[in-house]
Amino acid sequence: ACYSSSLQFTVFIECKDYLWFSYGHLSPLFCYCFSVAAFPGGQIVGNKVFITSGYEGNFDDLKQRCLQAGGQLASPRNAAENTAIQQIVVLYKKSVFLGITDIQSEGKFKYLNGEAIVYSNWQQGEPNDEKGRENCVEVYGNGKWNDRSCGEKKLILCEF
Ligand code: 291
Ligand code: CA
Repeated sequence: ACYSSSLQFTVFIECKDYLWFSYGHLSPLFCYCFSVAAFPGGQIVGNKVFITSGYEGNFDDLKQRCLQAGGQLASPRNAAENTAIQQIVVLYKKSVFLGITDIQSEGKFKYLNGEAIVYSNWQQGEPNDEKGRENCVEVYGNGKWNDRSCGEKKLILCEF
């Protein structure tokens, strides 16, 4: 059986094999589930899981590592998801980079798939593109966003 609690996220993968009953219907034989322990390095909100490994690196490095793990950089689409991200930032006392940049077009922040952002939580006065060099987005401990140089090193936070 698949279940989930606040500390554990259970993912239903697939039914691998089927039993073909003579009276004509298909029944799954083996179904796989796995659980992700989401505490303390993770947060579950809706059907999204945010997880950090504690690793720190620049934007390209973090982006690549999330992809390699089968996820992507944290990309909050509402206040609840942003609060989950904030809790990780507070716990680790380190800011994270989001999967949001304005690399393509200055001032137009987009998700990594090119979609314009549907939610933002900028700190007052941000984004300011300080010295014309800030195309990535970091999250402060207060949950607010600051545009920041993509070359800075931040805590990795992936979503799955
Ligand atoms: C200031 C603001 C931010 C800016 C940041 C970076 C700091 O915040 O102007 O908009 O993104 O500086 O320029 O970069 C370095 N290297 O320190 C400072 C912190 C609250
Ligand atoms: Ca800034």
